[in-house]
Amino acid sequence: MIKLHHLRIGRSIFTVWLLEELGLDYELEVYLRDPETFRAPPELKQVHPLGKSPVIEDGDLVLSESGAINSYMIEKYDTDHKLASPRSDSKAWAKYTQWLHYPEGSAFAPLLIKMLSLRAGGDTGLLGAFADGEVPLQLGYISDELGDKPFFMGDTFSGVDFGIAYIASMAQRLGQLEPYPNLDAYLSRMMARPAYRAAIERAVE
Ligand SMILES: N[C@@H](CCC(=O)N[C@@H](CS)C(=O)NCC(=O)O)C(=O)O
Repeated sequence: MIKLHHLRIGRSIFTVWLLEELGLDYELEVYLRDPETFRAPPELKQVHPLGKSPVIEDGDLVLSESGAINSYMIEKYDTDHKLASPRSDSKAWAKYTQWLHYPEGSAFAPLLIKMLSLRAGGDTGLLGAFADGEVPLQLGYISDELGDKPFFMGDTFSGVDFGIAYIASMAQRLGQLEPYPNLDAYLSRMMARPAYRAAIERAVE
């Protein structure tokens, strides 16, 4: 059975959601953040050298990186194609791969810098200025790409929706989503999915 090392509060709830969408049996090991530093507890370093979450164990495989976990689980376990996965030699697959990598590769860092600068009291220095330019650039890009489509890749729910919904949820938490009503509505639709609700219930996020 797959074991997910889940740190509250953070992106691994989106991996719980993936497990629920796939209808898999899984074990959840829950970790709590240090209330002062908001960092993961040291026990996570016994699972993976970086001590971050999500990490899954599947037999003797220990896998980190939310995007890689997403690809692996869909490839291995979505045998009845609950999620849309384009054929690997298609242009649609190339775009799918781009969007699978995009949340961690481009969108997350500006939001993290925004979060840290807000925590530092609204830093107006170099970091604050960087975030103030980059966050709207990234969110505007996603919002334009989403347009009025129901799901990020079109008419069907796919593996890309987990990462994009994570970015939208982080933007919402930081009060950055208001200029993008389509992204806001998309996030509400994703969070209303029964599998997302089940993930929240199971993980007590
Ligand atoms: N790029 C990694 C990032 C993993 C990561 O930074 N996870 C955060 C939780 S959202 C974490 O474990 N932070 C705790 C810490 O750094 O102490 C991924 O996509 O899985």
